[in-house]
Amino acid sequence: MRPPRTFLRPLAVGAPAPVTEIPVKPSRMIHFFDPSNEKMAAKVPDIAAKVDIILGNLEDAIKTEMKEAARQGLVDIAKKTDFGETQLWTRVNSLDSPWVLDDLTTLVTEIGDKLDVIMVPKVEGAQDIHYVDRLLAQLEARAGLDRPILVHAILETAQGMVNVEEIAGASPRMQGLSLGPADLAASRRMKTTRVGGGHPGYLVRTDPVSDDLTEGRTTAQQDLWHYTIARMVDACAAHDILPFYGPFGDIKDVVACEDQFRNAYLLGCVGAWSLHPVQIDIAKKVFSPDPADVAHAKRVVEAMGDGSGAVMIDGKMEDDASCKQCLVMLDLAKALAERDPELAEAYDL
Ligand code: 1VU
Ligand code: MG
Repeated sequence: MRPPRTFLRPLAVGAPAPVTEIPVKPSRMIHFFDPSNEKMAAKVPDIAAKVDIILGNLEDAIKTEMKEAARQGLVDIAKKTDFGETQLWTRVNSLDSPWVLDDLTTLVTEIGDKLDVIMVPKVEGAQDIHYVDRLLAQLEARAGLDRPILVHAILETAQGMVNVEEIAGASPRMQGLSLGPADLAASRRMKTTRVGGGHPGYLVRTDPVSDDLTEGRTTAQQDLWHYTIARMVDACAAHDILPFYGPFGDIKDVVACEDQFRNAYLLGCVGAWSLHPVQIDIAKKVFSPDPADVAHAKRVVEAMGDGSGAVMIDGKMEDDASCKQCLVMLDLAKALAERDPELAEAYDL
C-alpha cells in the first residue's frame, strides 16, 4: 500500500492527477451490451438516452472469436456517439487473459477521453488494482488525457471476497464494486446453477409439531447473497466508493429480478446491472426512492431543524440517526431529480 502522502500522486509522468472524491452521479443501472453484435450496437444511442451507465462488454458472454470485433466495435460506437450525461463504461477481459493488454491499450488510446470507468473482472486482491492503476497512468499520459479513468472491480472469486477491503482502498481510481454472483458461486463451489437471485432449497423450517416430521412445519426461503452484499457494502462505504448488485440471469422473471434489486437497494447498493432492455425499467424503479419515502424524509428533516434532539412524527421517534438516514434519501432524490424531470415532479423538493 502507498503511504498517505503519496496516495494521490500520479503514477506516471504526465498522467492526470487522481481524483480526491468519487463523483456521485445517478448510477441506477449499468446496461451491458455486446459491441460485436450489430443489432445491439445499433440500439446503443437510443438505450444510452434511457440509462445512467452504458457498458460495452468485452469479457464473458463475448465469444472467443468475437473478442477483437467487440473491442473495435466499442471504439467505433464511442467515437460516433454523443452519450450526453450518460456514463460510458467498459468491462475488459480478465487480467490473466490474452486480450486484456490490447483491451486497455486500445481503449485508453482511442477513446480514453470518452470512457468514465473501466470494470475489471475477477479481481482477487489489491495487487490486481495496482497493476491496472500504473498501466492506466502510463496510457493516460501517452494519450494526453486530462482526467483519470476510474476503476470498478467485480467481486466474483472467494479470494476477492476475502480481500474486499484492500481492493476497495487500493487506489484513488477505485469507483466501486459489483457483486458477480455467478462466477462467485463457482469459485465458492456453491451447488447452484443460476445467475444471481434466490434458491428454493436455501431455507429454514419451524420445529416439528408431532411425530410426523412433515406435518404443519412452515419454511421460509433465505437470501443466499445477504452476507456477501452486506460485506461489499461495508467495504465500499468505509472507502467512500459505490456498491452495485451485478447480474440477474432469469430475464423473463421480472418479479424476482425486482426483488433481488430491491434487496440490494435496501442494503445500500446504488444500482445493478441490466443485461436486457426489460431490466432497465426495473432498475430505474427500484433504485429511485419511492416518492412517499422522500416526502417522509423531507418531513423529518424539516421537523429536526439543526438535526439534534428528538421529535415524534406519526407516533414514531425521530432523532439524529433517523435524520441522517433521511438525508441519505434526500441527497439521492435531489441527484436523480436533476436528471429526470418526472422524478423532479414526483419528489417536489
Ligand atoms: O428486436 P431486435 O431483434 O432488434 O433486438 C433484440 C435484441 O438484440 C435486443 N437486446 C438488447 N439490446 C441492447 N442491449 C442488450 N443487452 C440487449 N439484449 C437484447 O432486444 C431485442 C429483444 O431481445 P430478445 O428478448 O430476443 O433477447 P436475445 O435472445 O436477443 O438476447 C438475450 C441475451 C441475454 C442473450 C442478451 O440480452 C444479451 O446478450 N445480454 C447481455 C448479456 C451479458 O452482457 N452478459 C454478461 C454479463 S453477466 C455476467 O458476466 C455473469 C453472468
Ligand atoms: Mg463474471
